[in-house]
Amino acid sequence: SVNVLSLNTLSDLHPKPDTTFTYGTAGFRMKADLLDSVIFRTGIIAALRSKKLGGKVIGVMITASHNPAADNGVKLVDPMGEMLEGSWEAHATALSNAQTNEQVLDYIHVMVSSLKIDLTNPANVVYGRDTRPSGEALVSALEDGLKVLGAQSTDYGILTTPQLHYLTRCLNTVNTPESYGEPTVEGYYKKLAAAYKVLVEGKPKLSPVILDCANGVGAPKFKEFMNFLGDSFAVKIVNDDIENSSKLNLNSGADFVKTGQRAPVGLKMTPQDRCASFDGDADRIVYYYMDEDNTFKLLDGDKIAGLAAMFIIDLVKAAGIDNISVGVVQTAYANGASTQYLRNTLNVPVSCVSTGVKHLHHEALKYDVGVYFEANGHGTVVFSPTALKTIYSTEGSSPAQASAVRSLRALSEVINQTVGDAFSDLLLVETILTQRQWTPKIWDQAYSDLPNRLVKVVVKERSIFKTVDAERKLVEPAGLQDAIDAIVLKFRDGRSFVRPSGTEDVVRVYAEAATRPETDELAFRIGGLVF
Ligand code: NG1
Ligand code: ZN
Repeated sequence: SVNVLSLNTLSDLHPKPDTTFTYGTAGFRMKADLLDSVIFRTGIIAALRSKKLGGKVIGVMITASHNPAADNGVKLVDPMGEMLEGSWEAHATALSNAQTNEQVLDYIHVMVSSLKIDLTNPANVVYGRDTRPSGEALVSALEDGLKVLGAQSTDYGILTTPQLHYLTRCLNTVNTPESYGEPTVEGYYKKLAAAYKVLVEGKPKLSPVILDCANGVGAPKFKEFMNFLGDSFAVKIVNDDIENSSKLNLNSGADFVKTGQRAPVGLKMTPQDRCASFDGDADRIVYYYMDEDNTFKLLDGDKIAGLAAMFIIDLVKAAGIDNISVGVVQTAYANGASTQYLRNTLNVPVSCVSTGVKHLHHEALKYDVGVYFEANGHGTVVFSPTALKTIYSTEGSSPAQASAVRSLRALSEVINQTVGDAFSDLLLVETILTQRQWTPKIWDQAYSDLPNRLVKVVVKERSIFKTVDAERKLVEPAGLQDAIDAIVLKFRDGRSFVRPSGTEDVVRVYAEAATRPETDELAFRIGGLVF
C-alpha cells in the first residue's frame, strides 16, 4: 500500500496553488510557476500507469513546445511511444486538482481499486525536458512524485519530445521481435542517419537547408545529430541561442511561421533558399521559400503530407507491391485544396478527425501505410506490421524494383513512427527533394492553397461550444451552425468552422474561400457570430 507518511512529507513540499488544472491535448501546460504540484502528482500518475501495465516503461516529457519561455508543461508517453491513453487524462486531471494530501491519497486509492492496479508491481519511468530554465526545478518535483510509489526512473536530461517517445518505445521492445532500436539518444541518431544515407546515396546533394531552431532544444540536438549525418546532410542553422531563454520561440519557430505566414527573425531569405522551422520541442516542422517576386511561400503540414503520400505511393508501385494501402489523415484545419489534391490527384483515401495527435495517430493505424499531419506541421507516417512484413519480404524482380524496396525499408526507419518528429520529418522531406532533385517551388506546384484565416475569439465561456463531425459542425449553442452555414453559402469555395480550443481559453474560427478578401470577410463575419 501507499506509504502515507512519505506521501504527506513529499506532498507538503509541493503545495497546490488555487488553480484548476486540466490534462488536455497538450498535457498540462501553463505558466511554469503554477506547475510544481501538478508535476509532482504527474510523477505519481506515471508510476501508477507503469504499475497498471505490469512495470512497462512510461515516459514523461517536460516541455511547453511552441509556447513562450515563461510557460512549461508536462506530457505522459505510453509504452509504445504513443500519447497517454485517453481515459487516463481524466485521472491526471482529477489527481492534479485534489485539494489536500488526504484527497491525493484518496484518489490514488480510487484509481488502485477501480483500475485494479497491483501496487506490488514495479514502476519504471523515464523522463526528459526541453531547454526552459524552469525545467530543472520541475524535474525535482517529478522525482519527488516518483518516490511516492518507489518508481525506478532514468533522467535523460535535455531532449526533444520525439526523442523521449523513441526511447520509451525502444526500452519497452528491447530484445523482442518488435525492437524499435537501441534505447539511447545515440541509437536514435544512428538509426535515422543510417537510413537517410541509404535514401540519398548516389544522388546529387541539394543546397544546404536553412534551419530555424526557434532558439530551442532542436538547436543543440540537431548539432549533435550532424555528427552522425556527416557529409550526407548540408544545413545552415539559425536561431540556436539557448543561453538567452527569453528568445525561445520568440518571433521564430514553426508556429510563428505558420501563423504569421512570414519568415522568422534572423533569417534573411533569397529566392534560392529552402528554409525550415522547428518548434520549441522539435516535434513540428514547416518549410518555406521565397518566390521570384519576393512573396513568402509556406509549405505546411498539409504540403508535407501531400509530398510524403505522393512519394510513398510511387515507391510502392515502383517496388511492384500491389497489396499495400496508403491513406492520409487530416483535421478540419487542413487546407481544402490539399484534401482535393489527395483525393482527386493522388486518389488516396483521406480521413478527417478531431484536433489532437492521438486522434490522427489512431486513425492512421487503420491503413497499411498511414500518413498523418496537422496543418501546423506535426505529423508522421505509420507502417502497419503487415506493411512492414511485405516490405521486408519483397526483393523486387528488377534492379529498379529492388532499389524501390530498399528505399521503402529505409523510409520506414528514417521516419519516427511513434510521434511527429521534426528531425525525422526534415529527413523525409530532404529525401524526397533529393531523390527527385526538386526545388521547394516544384514541390509547391502540386496544388495551390486556398487563402485561409485562423482567428481566436475570446468568449466568456468556451465550454458552451459543442462540436460533432470531427469538429466541423456545432451542435451547441443552438442555431449557431445554421447561421454559419447561411453565411458560408455566399462565398465561393467557402468553408468555415468554429470550435473551442483544447489548449487555450479561446474559440477558434477557421475560414477559407476562393480569394484573400473573401476569406478575410468570411472569417470576420463568422467571428462576429461567435463573439
Ligand atoms: P487547439 O488549441 O485545441 O486548437 C492546438 C493546435 C492543434 C494541436 C494542439 C496541441 C491548431 C489550430 N491547433 O490545439 O493542432 O497541435 O494545439 O498542441 O493549430
Ligand atoms: Zn511541439
